[in-house]
Amino acid sequence: GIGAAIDRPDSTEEEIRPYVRQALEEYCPGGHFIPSITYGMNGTIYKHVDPIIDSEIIAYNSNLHLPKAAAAPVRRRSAARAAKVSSAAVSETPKGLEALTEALCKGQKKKVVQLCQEALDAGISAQDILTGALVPGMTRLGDDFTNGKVFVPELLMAARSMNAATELLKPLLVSAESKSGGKACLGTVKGDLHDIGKNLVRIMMEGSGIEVVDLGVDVTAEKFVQTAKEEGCNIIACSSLLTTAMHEMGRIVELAKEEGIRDQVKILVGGAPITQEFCDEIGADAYTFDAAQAARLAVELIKG
Ligand code: B1M
Repeated sequence: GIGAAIDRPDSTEEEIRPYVRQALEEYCPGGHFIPSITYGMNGTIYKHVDPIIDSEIIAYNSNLHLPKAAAAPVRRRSAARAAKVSSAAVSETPKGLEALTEALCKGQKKKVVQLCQEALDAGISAQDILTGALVPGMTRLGDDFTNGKVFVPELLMAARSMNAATELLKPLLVSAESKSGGKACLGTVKGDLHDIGKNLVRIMMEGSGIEVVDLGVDVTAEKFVQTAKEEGCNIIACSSLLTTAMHEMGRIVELAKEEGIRDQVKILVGGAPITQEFCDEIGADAYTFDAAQAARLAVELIKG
């Protein structure tokens, strides 16, 4: 994850070099840094960034470094706390769904689909399966990723399993209550390729009768605003999972003002790092914690 904070299309060499150097000095003060390469997924890493990181690492490794002072404490969760976090996530799982969470974390797609079907057959609702087993599984995996227990390939396998599960649950997540009309353009903001949460928002919104223009991932502010204008959307819904990308939401609000459509669209924001404070700070209309709430709120906003 050395590149995570500067893994953006607009990051410059002047920014990347000192960032990498500082990270190496902080985390690897006395010796050589051995990169564990996770490149290779198209679009997840901006190609101009890697060679600069590589050359900084090579330069750093070319000498034996002796720390000038005692190494600064590295803020890491202790193994005990990490274990507690993981087991806490598991213990929150409703009884009978632990195996599903486990299979998701192991990226066992077929087993995940099979266990979802079994849970449905046992009368557990799609919403409970999603919020009680699948989302906690992804959260647990995120903690394990932070703690260096799993790496990008594991996240990818789990993501594929999660997508297969949501395909199965999709028709059942749809609520029959409110058919609202209205149109939303939805996407994950520029610099961010996470789409599971965004896809859930689409499922829930479509299920509430909102027509959704899904712009996909890595969507610029310009694309959101242009689409809202051209398609006459009442809602712009943006998702972000990366702290390095969430600022793009502020640009969407600003651009909507500049383009004269701010009073015609409501801007909804969400995703793991997003908070109500952030929503207020950038002047968006609403933040919701999960996809179901996003759809409910969108319906209310459309109805006025
Ligand atoms: Co990434 N990743 N990832 N990842 N990944 C996180 C987000 C991270 C927290 C993991 C960690 O370090 N603990 C971390 C971000 C740290 C930060 O920003 N501070 C991270 C990182 C660092 C990265 C890379 C940089 C790793 C690397 O390459 N070195 C890289 C970035 C690529 C990029 O985007 N440019 C990367 C890549 C990936 C994969 C491709 C491997 C994969 C994504 C696959 C995919 O999406 N198709 C992946 C995954 C799976 C995760 C975690 C483990 C799970 C995310 C997820 O799908 N959760 C994640 C850890 C975590 O979140 N705890 C992590 C389940 C999903 C249902 O939840 O999307 O939050 P979520 O949606 C929720 C709510 O947030 C809300 O509703 C949903 C629930 O109903 N919501 C909205 C979402 N959007 C909304 C919009 C709304 C309202 C609610 O209104 C419009």
